[in-house]
Amino acid sequence: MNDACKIDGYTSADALMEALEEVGISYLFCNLGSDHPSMIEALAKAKQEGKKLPKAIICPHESVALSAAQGYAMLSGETQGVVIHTDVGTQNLGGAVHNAFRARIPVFIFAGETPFTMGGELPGSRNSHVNYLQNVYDQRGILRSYVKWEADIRTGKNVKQLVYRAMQMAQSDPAGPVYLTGAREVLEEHVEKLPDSWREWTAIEQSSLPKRGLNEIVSALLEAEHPVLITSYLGRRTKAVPELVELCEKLAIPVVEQIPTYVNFPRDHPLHLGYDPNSFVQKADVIIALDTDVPWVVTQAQPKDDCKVFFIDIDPIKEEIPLWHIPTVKNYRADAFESLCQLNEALAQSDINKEQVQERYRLLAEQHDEQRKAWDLNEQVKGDIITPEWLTACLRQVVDEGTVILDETITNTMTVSKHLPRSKTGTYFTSGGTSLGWNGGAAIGMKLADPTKTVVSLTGDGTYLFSVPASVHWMSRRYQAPFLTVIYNNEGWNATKMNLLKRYPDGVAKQTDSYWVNFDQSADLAKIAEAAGGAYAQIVTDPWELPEVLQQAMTEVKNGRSAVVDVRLANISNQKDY
Ligand SMILES: Cc1ncc(C[n+]2csc(CCOP(=O)(O)OP(=O)(O)O)c2C)c(N)n1
Ligand SMILES: [Mg+2]
Repeated sequence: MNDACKIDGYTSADALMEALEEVGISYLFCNLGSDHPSMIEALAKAKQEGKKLPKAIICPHESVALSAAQGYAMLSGETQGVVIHTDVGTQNLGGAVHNAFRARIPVFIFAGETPFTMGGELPGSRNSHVNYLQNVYDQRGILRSYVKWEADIRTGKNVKQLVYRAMQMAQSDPAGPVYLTGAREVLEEHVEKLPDSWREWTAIEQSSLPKRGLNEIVSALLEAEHPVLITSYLGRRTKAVPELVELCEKLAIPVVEQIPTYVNFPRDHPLHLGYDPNSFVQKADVIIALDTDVPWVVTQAQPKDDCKVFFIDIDPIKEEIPLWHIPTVKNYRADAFESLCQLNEALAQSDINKEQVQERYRLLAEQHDEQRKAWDLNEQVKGDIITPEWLTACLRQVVDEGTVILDETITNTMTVSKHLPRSKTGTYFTSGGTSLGWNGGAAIGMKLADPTKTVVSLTGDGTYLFSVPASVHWMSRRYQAPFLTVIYNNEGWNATKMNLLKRYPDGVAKQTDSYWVNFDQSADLAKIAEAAGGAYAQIVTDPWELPEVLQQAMTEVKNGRSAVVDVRLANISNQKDY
């Protein structure tokens, strides 16, 4: 039976693609399959006719596709698309969708649904055994805990509405990924052309603090002796950062970045007091938790009973985390930038005790200096071993203030934050979630978002393997998105070992040196990138050779070729558990 489609006419897939262009998507990170013929046709027709549609980027692995869309949005603020194959492609998104969801990154995800007719009843009907095996009860259920919105296209007649609705949901705070599905029959349906009505589907405007709340916070801050501000992702809106600086300078409030996802406060500023909130939380009389999910961990530190905690966040009670609690006097659902502007305006009219503020500023600046001096002491080379501190200090020599750093170095993340202090907004990112393997795809997304930027991805060795480096580096060469990767290679999963030692400090695992986390006989990790994408690949073991290799790698990147430097640190164990 010849059930091939007529090539003339306008299909739901044409409308879908057109809508994606209308909503401003530049790239579709695609992993295509038997669900997508009409979408591929739509792209090909548009190419032939010179009609502008989002550019399709081939992604050999879906998790890389989604991480790339996340990276793109983190750097540029712009939502991108991911197109994947039925239930199997959806499952391959894996932890990347956890990261996008937890980091509140808008991404439009489309997956085909397997055809819902078997006997040629409709164009697009099943024509392969895979169409049977990919028929599951609840494909959208796979992602339901990780997306803000999901829907299935039932008819091509309203496909544009579904795209607009998806984007409105994705981009309204708290932002996040959305998931649209559609079966082949629906995508091949011939439909009337629909007008562009995207401008009617506006996202929610940013919200501000209520007047009473504003006054309460201002009074508490004016009276405070030991205030502290804790933040993790305020820098997602870069313009909030100078407002935070203004507020903190006005009142001498120290800032602690707790597991930062962005540059939230210049890290060389005298009021930046590092990355460990515990001592501040214990001493504070007023805490402002502003754009953070977990300002402190209650088993590590607790505020005093009479400490006033104000939580200001686009989602202050963490509606997507079933068990969560921070004791607060008030929670406000408000945007950080708007709130900071309000606080600064209100303080301009307030009576500030200048003497008290100046004295506090002086003490905090001293504390900042002491903290940095103590950190600097760790940068010395010890014997012939490369320490993470030395590696990071060497990296500091090859980056400039505008270089974009992606940090997925896990147990070395604090080292990177301390020894490669970023002061410009938009120059430091982490995944914002906990699923390893974000950095490679995200680096490609960031480079595509702004090809003028130099992008440097720092990763643990385990995390590098999670990132599907063959897929990443094939894409890097194909789409001219060169970046530098530096692997903090301690030959294993140090985080897993450290966590075990915290729970069982004298356990049998410790006594017998058996942890099942050791990757010694390490793979030649950089060569994976060389094989897949022609990357410049180097292993470094000598601390004194490191500066030159990093410099050479950076030169390669600036000349348009990705580079991977596999830096061998001290092995985390000598155990023999294999
Ligand atoms: C997808 C995923 N799988 C497993 C884990 C659990 N996990 C957390 S840290 C870690 C080890 C990471 O190793 P590496 O990147 O080498 O960093 P290191 O701990 O050695 O600093 C693992 C396996 C996770 N967070 N995400
Ligand atoms: Mg490791």
